[in-house]
Parts: sequence; C-alpha cells; structure tokens
Amino acid sequence: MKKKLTALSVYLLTALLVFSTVAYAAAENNGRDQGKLFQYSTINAVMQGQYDGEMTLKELNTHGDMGLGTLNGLDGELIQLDNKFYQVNSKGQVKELKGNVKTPFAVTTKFDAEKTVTLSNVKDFQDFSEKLKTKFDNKNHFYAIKIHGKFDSIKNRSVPKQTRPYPSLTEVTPHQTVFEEKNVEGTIIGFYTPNYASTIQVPGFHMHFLSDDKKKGGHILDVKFDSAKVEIQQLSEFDLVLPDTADFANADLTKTTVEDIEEAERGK
Ligand code: QFH
Ligand code: ZN
Repeated sequence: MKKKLTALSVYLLTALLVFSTVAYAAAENNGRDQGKLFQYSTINAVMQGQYDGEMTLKELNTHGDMGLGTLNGLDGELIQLDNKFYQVNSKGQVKELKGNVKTPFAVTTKFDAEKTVTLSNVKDFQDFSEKLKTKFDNKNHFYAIKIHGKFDSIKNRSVPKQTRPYPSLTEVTPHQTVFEEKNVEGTIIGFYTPNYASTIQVPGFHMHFLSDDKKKGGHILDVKFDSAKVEIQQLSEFDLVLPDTADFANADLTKTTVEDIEEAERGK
C-alpha cells in the first residue's frame, strides 16, 4: 500500500511538472520571449522640436540591438544594426557612433524574428505598407521588421543639425536632403505602430535604411523592389522612457496632428 502511494505521488508530481512547463511555455510564446519595444521620448515631442535628450547610445543598447532614431540637435538619422550605431548626416555621410553620443528620440528591440514573409512586386511605400499589414496576426500590437535584400530603388532622407531655439520638425523637413539609390543592397529596419498610438510613434511603418557597404542610408521615404524576405516580430510589451529635462517638462505635446506627422515623416 505504501509503495503504491509513493508511486502514485511520483506520477502526480511528474504530471504537474510537465503541465506547468507546458503552460509556462505557452505563456512565453512557445518558449520565445515576448517581443518588447523600448522607446525613448515620443514622436510628438520630436515634432515639437524636442531635439535634446539624456539617453546615451550605450544605455539604449542595453534595451535592444536593432533600432532607429536621431541624435541630439536632430543631427541626422540613427540606425542601430547588430549592436552598432550609425549616423547618416544631412550630407549623406555614414559614420559609426560611440556609446557616449546622446539621442533625443530612439526606438529599439531585442530582435528575434518569429516569422519570415515574402513580399513581391512592391511598387512604393504605400503598396509596401498595405502588403505587409496583411501578414500581421494582431492589428493592435506593435511589430519590428528587418529586411535584408536588394532594392530596385530606395529614397532616403536625412535632416540637418539644428541650433536653439529649435524649430518644429515640419519647419526642418523642407531643408532635408533626399538621396535616391538604385539597385542597392542593404538592410531596412523598421517598426509598425497602430494608429491609436500615433502620438507616441509614427503611425504605420517607420523605417530606416543602411547599405551593406555602410555608405548609404537614412529615413525611408519610398521603396521599390521585386521580391524580398521580411523578418517580423510581434511586440506585445512596450517600455517608454520620457526625457527628464526642463524642455520636455514644459513642452506642449498636444498640438501635433497626424497630418503634421505624415508631412514630416513621409515627405508629403
Ligand atoms: O528623421 C527626424 C527621428 C527621425 O528618424 C524621424 C528623423 O523619423 O522623425
Ligand atoms: Zn525616421
């Protein structure tokens, strides 16, 4: 009788252990960690000329290995790829940055793609957005995307460094520089933000580009390609750190409209 009881309890214990492991794995998205977005400041702060932050690239790197943003003074476009940071200045020059450089706005994630989809016959940015959105399982979560490929045409912009008093982003973008590359190989890094979060990040797709030879890149205004594999990760968690500066404390962040963002970010 005693032996039987022991055998039964061993059996029950094993069953419990197996069950809890399975339940935990399911909660953890089949053993993978839930994708998490990390962001410093908000898009409407950038829109309102909040161009200085306290976040170093070194600190940003502790929250993710792939991302985008800008540098203090709105000094060009920032691309984070494979734990390295690159700046594309308004002359189109690309420079690798050190960890002590600061950003006023950046988005990053520990990228771990959960699926890869193929997009074909992409005519322009809008076509890209429409085609990629159909691949998302959850239209109200955020996504990180990474595309390494050869692009028939890609139009990038970079913004010129500003001095105080800072103008709004819609006042800066008429002075942006636009570079169009043909048949270029490189990586597109991007984030998808659902429209309801349009005060936080650019609604829809916000993408930056870096060529394989690390000589070209910027904030993407338009893109065209025959076929490319898009790596996707759903981001169901979001860490937002706000600048603890007097500028940020006193800014009116309610003035920005979605139309303003479209104008500044899409070049329309
Ligand atoms: O282009 C100003 C941060 C940035 O990439 C953006 C820069 O999209 O607002
Ligand atoms: Zn950008």
